[in-house]
Amino acid sequence: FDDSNTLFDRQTMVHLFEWRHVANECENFLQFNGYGAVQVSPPNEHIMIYTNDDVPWWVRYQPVSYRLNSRSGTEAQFQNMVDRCNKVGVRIIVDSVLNHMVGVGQKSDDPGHGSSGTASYDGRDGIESFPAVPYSSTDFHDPVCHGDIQDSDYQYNANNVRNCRLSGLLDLNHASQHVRNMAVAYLTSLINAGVAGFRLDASKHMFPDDLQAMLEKLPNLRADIFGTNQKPFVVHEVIDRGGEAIKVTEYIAIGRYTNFNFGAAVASAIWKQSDVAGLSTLGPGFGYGNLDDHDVLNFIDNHDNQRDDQPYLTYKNGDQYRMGNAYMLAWTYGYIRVMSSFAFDFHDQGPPNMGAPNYATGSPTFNPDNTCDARSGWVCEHRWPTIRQMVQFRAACQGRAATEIVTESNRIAFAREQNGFFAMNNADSDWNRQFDTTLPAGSYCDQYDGELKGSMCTGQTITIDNDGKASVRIPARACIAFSVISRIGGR
Ligand code: QV4
Ligand code: CA
Repeated sequence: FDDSNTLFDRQTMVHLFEWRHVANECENFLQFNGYGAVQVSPPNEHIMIYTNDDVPWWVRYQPVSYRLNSRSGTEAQFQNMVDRCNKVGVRIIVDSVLNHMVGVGQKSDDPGHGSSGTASYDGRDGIESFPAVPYSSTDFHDPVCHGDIQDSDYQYNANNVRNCRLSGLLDLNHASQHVRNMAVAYLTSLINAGVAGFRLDASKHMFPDDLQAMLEKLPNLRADIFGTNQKPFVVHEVIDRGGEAIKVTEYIAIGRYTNFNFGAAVASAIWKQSDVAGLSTLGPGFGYGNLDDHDVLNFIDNHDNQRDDQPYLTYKNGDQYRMGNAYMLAWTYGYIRVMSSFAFDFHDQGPPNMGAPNYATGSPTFNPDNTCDARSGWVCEHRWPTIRQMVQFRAACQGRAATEIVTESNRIAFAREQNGFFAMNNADSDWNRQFDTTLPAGSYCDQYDGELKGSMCTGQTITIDNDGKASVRIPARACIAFSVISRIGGR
């Protein structure tokens, strides 16, 4: 379950958080910019909660049934997206919520029962009825734990973390054959639709043995798209920063895990709580929780921690966020995911809906330079010039090791073996130095702050001599990046 199932030179996933099921983004943008896969928000039926003239984003994490009908669109729209994205070599990874159904709480804006889309449900304590799956009260963990996970459980009681309710969400019992069958049927239907794999939400809250039993029941991916005998990609959402009862090592036999230690290390270096020179060893064995390349999904931020406090960088950090992403994309560690957000002012704020009936999610509009129009409410980090250039840089350097590593205080530089060169200068003065870039002689265009358009470079030009050496100036608190695809006049 480790294999990304993307094309060889498309080793970057983008999380199009809360986007509608749109194939256009694959066809018009992703395929041309080195992206290999899209993580989509849970596509199945979910609760709706209308509050303060909005519907919070997190309704997607309260499933009502496994029918493909959500704020992002219908089953037909989902299938259309999968088909058309696959056609242009972009894979779909589905965020799958198996741990629980809706919240048991009855609050003024959430009666805990009703109907959503096509399915009725009753999540009230003891009733726990989801006829469209179907699940009934006996499918939940109530006999083992009838209450919420307590804060201290995370440290001392792994069983409670897996058997009790995650903030009131009705906890499914995956030891039950019926529950397993329902989950397997759902994931199988997605595989048959042509998806490449899954982000499994809240895997920490499910027993690895139960997950393994379900994953082993899944069919291979569609041979007409992926070739024969390909297993789905699986990344487990397990947050393990050390010191908890549940560890990521319990999950690496059944897929990758979401490595929250990576983004924290990058943020700390960029904020100068540590030295960016240390990023030259960020990989297996670097501090707690950074396991092998094939075990990790690395990212700078995700949809949860961009709403919380430190220690993560987010789009709101602007240039520092660009630096963090550029490093991640230039560096060799792990399979990686770029975050793509809608702009928000408060934690619960839902995606832009532009007054659509029933708060159906809207879509971005685009500027002439291919970024998203801020007036449409979408940030589209994945389209930022630096990030889209660096994704192409990564694609051009796929399979090439990081060599010629140079560090100074708050500075790091490295080559990607004849294919690319990257440097980050987090100090307060320019960094002027000669580097061995390993690249063929020629003039190259900076991809961090510029772009090669035809034969015109919109940023700094770097000249490399016959020995692969170049004198480079990296401005204070900025990066530079160039590669075989930014060689002026062609490869
Ligand atoms: C409230 C109270 C509870 C009470 C309950 C019932 O807070 O104390 O027991 O009512 O009366 C929403 C509300 C939350 C509410 C809950 C149930 O925010 O206040 O509980 O619904 O009604 C997202 C949001 C949550 C949201 C949830 C479901 O972050 O706020 O809860 O969706 O809509 C840990 C986990 C990790 C998890 C992370 C956030 O180990 O697995 O916390 N991350 C994933 C997703 C995340 C999602 C969930 C898990 C749940 O990435 O987005 O939570 O599916 O680290
Ligand atoms: Ca559980």
